Amino acid sequence: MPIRYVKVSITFVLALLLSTQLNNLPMTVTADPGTTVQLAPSASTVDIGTTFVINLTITSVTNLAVWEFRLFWNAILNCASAAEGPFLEKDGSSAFFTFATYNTYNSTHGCLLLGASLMGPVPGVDGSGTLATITFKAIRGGDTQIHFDSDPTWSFLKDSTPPPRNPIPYTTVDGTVHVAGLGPDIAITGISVAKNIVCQGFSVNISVTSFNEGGSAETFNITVYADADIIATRAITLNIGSTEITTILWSTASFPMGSHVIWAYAQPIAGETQVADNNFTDGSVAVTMIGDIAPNGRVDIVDVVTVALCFGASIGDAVWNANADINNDGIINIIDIVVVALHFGETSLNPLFLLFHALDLNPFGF
Ligand SMILES: [Ca+2]
Ligand SMILES: [Ca+2]
Ligand SMILES: [Ca+2]
Repeated sequence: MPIRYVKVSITFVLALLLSTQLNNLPMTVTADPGTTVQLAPSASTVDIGTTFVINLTITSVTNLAVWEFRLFWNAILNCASAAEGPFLEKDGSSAFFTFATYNTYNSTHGCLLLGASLMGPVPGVDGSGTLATITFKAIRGGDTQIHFDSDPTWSFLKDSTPPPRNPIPYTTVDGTVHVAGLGPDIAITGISVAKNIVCQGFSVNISVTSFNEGGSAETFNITVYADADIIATRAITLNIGSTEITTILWSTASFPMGSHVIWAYAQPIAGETQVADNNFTDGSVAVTMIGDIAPNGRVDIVDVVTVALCFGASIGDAVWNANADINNDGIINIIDIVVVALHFGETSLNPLFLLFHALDLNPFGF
């Protein structure tokens, strides 16, 4: 007994001392993590063009009966589909699941709304698990968060009490995705000339379509040529995946009469290896003597009638003929007719057109 008594006394004193010491120490509190909703994996790295899966998971929930979340991401991804995870039905009750994807929610972001509810007056579920499985496709290089909308209209957890049900507090953790993009690659994807016949000294609009199909934003030069002669060079900046149409006014004053091949070239950027798509060739454009819009080497009644047939027309009208808009102002009126009339009867001294005239050829389709 004495021995036992001593033991008890020492234990009591040690406990008392320890208690006193603990009271004097700063307390380390491990907070209850509460209910957390997040993505698994929380950070993904994928290659462009890849389809991949991210799970929507929940941790430490009690009495969950209904959930809904809205997610946003930068439009480098497309959501292909979503499927219900096993968590809400893990205790044997059945649930209703639905989702809607808005891959072009706006010009910069995609969106997914998804949710599920237990059916009928059944107990909620407890614990941790997967609410949904989401399948994305990486369509462009870059980085994005997958962000939980915090608006309780669109994102919530609710328990199994009768409707309108009690909300369950929770926290969210956004995910991230890195899409390893392509190397730098720009392209000219189209070129069009508003006329195929331009009177020498007058102008025509040339539209060049450029596309950035690489993995980073680029600034580069495009040059438009008539045969080997430069018409104009422009610097343009394109974001990843974007397209731009650049319109260039070609004044033909210094270009000889005859047929010219119109083409555009995008100067390759540093590190670009795919350069075959950096040029694009349109058909030919004929530069003719003034007034000879039905080109045969002379200005005659056919040229006058060609303009007169679309007198009063503007761009888009059924009878619009861009070639007849000699002064390139978007309408065909007396100004264009007067240009032809002033040169009526003239014959080209250009050997090519003299040849057409002599042979009575009409190589441009008039
Ligand atoms: Ca290219
Ligand atoms: Ca003619
Ligand atoms: Ca005009």
